[in-house]
Amino acid sequence: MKIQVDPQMQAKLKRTPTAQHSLLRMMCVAAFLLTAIGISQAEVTPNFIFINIDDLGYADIGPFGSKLNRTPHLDRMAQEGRKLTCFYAAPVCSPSRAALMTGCYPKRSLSIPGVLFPGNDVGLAPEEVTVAELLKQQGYATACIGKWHLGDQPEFLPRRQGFDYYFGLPYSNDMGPAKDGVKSNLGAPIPQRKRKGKGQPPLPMLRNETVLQRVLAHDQTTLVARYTEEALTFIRKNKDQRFFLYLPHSAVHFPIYPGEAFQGKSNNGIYGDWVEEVDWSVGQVLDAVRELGLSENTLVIFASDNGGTRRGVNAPLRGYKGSTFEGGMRGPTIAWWPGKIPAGTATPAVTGMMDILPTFVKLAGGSPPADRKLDGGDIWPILAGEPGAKSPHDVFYYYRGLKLQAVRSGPWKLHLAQQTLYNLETDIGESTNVTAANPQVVRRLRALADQMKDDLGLDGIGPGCRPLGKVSNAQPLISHDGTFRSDL
Ligand SMILES: [Ca+2]
Repeated sequence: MKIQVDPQMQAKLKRTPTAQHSLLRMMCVAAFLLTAIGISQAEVTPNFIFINIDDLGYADIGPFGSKLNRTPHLDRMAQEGRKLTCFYAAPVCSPSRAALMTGCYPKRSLSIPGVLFPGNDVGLAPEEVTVAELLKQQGYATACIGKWHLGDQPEFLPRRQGFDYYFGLPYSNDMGPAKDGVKSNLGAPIPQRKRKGKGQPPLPMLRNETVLQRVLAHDQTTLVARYTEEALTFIRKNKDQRFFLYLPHSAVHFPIYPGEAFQGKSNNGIYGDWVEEVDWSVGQVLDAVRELGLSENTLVIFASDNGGTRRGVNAPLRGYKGSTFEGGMRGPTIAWWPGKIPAGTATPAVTGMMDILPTFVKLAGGSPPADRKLDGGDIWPILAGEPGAKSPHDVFYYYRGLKLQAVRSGPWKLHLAQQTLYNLETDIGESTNVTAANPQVVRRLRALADQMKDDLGLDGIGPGCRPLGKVSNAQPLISHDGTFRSDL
């Protein structure tokens, strides 16, 4: 930066050596201050890595109590970082990822009843402002490597939502090329029996918007390794500048395909093999961060996009993926940033996917968009273990698709349809209905639920739901015979 010198001051400078001396001293102080500000900004604008596992259960990893799966790298990550024991995702994949990308309840930014399917004509609206776009505005290099699941049409893919680079499968690894009513790109209706592909459909591996390869069943055994390699390449390439790496693995979603090096190695069948391969991948990423000398300015978060299935373990939580019991929506979450996040600690504060955008963007020196409502808040004080740090969520709403099913305030959680009340502080497993003893709490929570009527709505589309992205002539990226869509 050039320091401007006032002309009067310049004249004065020529006249008196003392003034010259003091001006020089002033300029030195100014230059020092500017440098100091520069350094402190560099210190608080970290790199971000968000590792998102598909369908990983709350107790599927060591730090969250798994006795079945060996996860030494995640154990170390937790020893060096902070566990978030009440980090809410969503009951299923697409909504969870919408919350992560937009900082909102999923229903606000992606109001769909379930998940997106290949060839759907809707997706996350390009008008939505994502965490990737906001970080890109701050000069970050951005990449999404892995499962996207916010729309597979070209208009919805990651590079239209702020990512410089994309590599991966655009949806779940069990999804056939099209759902009901959608024709293959050869124009023929897809026979019913072929729609689901028995869990082993041909999948389109994308690099940016180009289909690189038809991924068949056995190819899925290479997914974790390929995503990891792509992630390491991106980190190394961008080690000298700020970056945001979003690494959503296809593992450990059905069908289960651990890599060859992991097959038969765990004590927990192929599911355990795949969890252990995910742990290996986390180790690779953290090792790269350490080896490149980036650990002091890189915030890494490990999470799951929804609760575990019956293949996994959600204990002590009740329920599985797809439900609004805690086991359906809480994931095993760890935040890691040596020197900034207190090592070996845990927090029960209510946090979630929607808090990532406000938190990352603030740390990067930016601000969330002011022209729209966000539901998430900055959870950096919670991650940093600041005394008195509070959850941004005095009230938390549990939606399954478009339907509000439960509401939480403090320790109390009311399931609306069942009329059951649980105290999560004393009964994390939602086993004992305490409605009868707490009629006032029930009334208060019911009133809090009703407050959503005029915003996101209790069922169906509410006034606060923003429009979905929509395209005409949607087509699958790959057909059942493996033909790629070539007009991208
Ligand atoms: Ca999922």
